[in-house]
Amino acid sequence: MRDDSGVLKNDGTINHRKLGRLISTIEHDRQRATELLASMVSDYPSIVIGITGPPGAGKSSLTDGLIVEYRKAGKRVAVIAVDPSSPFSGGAILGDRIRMSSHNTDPEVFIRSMGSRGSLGGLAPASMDVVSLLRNFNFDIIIIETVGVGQSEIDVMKAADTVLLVLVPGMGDDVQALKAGIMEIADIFVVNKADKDGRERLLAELQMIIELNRRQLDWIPPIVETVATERKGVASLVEQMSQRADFVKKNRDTIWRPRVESQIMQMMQEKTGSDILAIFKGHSIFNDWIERILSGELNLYQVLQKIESHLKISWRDENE
Ligand SMILES: Nc1nc2c(ncn2[C@@H]2O[C@H](COP(=O)(O)OP(=O)(O)OP(=O)(O)O)[C@@H](O)[C@H]2O)c(=O)[nH]1
Ligand SMILES: [Mg+2]
Repeated sequence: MRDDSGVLKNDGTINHRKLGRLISTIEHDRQRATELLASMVSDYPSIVIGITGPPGAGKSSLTDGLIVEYRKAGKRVAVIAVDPSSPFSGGAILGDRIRMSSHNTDPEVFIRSMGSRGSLGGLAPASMDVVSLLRNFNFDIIIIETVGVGQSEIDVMKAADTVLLVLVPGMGDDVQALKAGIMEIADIFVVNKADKDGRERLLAELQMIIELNRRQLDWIPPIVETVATERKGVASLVEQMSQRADFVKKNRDTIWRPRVESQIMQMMQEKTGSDILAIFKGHSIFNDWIERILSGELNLYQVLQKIESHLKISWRDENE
C-alpha cells in the first residue's frame, strides 16, 4: 500500500492522531476524499462487522466484549460509532467512549465517533469512505455501531460483511413491527441482556420469523444469547461470526454484487446531484425562480418543467 500520510509508523503500528485527522479530511472534503481513496488500493482482507439495534440494547458493551476477544487473537481492531441523531462528529459519544475506554491505551484499537454533521452527502457514503480508508491501514476487524433500524442504518450496514442485530428481552412487540426490516439486515441475531425476563418470548418470536423466511434465505441467521456486561456468550458470538465470514468468502459475488451496484448508484446520485446543484446555485435564474414562486407567478411544478428543459445530461465515452 502507498502511504504518504504517516498514519502507519515505521514499526507498522498506527498513529491514531494522524488517522483521526485523515478521517476528518475525508468527512469534510468530498473532492479530497475521492482523490485520497482512489490512490489507495488495498486488498487487505478486513472483516467489516455492523452492529445495530435499538437504543440501549447493549451494542457498545458488546463491541467492548468483541474487542477483547479479537485482541486476544492478536487482531487490529477499529470501531466507528455512528450516531445519526448526533450533530457532533470527531468527538466522543460519551457513553460509548466510557464503555470502550479500557482500550484507550491499546495502539491496536482505534475508536472513532461520527455524527450527522460533517458528513456531507449523508452518513452512509461517509461511513463507507471511512471503512475504505481503514482497510488501507490493515485493520483486521472494522466494527460499525449504529443506533436504530431505520433506512439510514440499513444504508450504513450495506458496507458490512456481517450485520449483528442486537435485541433485548421485553421487546417482542417491537420485533413483530420490525419483521420485514430485520430480516433484510440481520445476519446474526443477538439476544443481549439474556439475564433479563422475557428472553424465551423474544427467542420464540425470532425463531418464528426465521422459520417463515427460511425458504428465501441462503444464510439462516443464527441466534446468539449474550450478557454483554459479563462478557457471557461473546466467545460463541465470535464463533458464529467466523462461520459467517467463511460463508461470505465462499459466496462473495452473490453477496456483494447487489451491494456494489447500489454503492455505484449512490455515488452517481450524490455526484450528479451535487454538480447540478452547484451549477444552479451559481446562476441568477435560481433566485429568479424563487422570486417568481413567491410572487405566485410560477408554481414548483412549472419550475420543474423549466429545469427539465434546461438540463441535458449525457454520457461521453472516453474514446470519443
Ligand atoms: N443487565 C444487563 N445490562 C446490560 C447488558 N448489556 C448492556 N447492559 C447495560 O445496558 C446499558 C446500555 O448499554 P450500551 O452498551 O451503552 O448500549 P448501546 O446499545 O450501545 O446504547 P446506545 O449506543 O445508547 O444506543 C448500560 O447500562 C449497560 O451496562 C446485559 O447483557 N445485561
Ligand atoms: Mg452505544
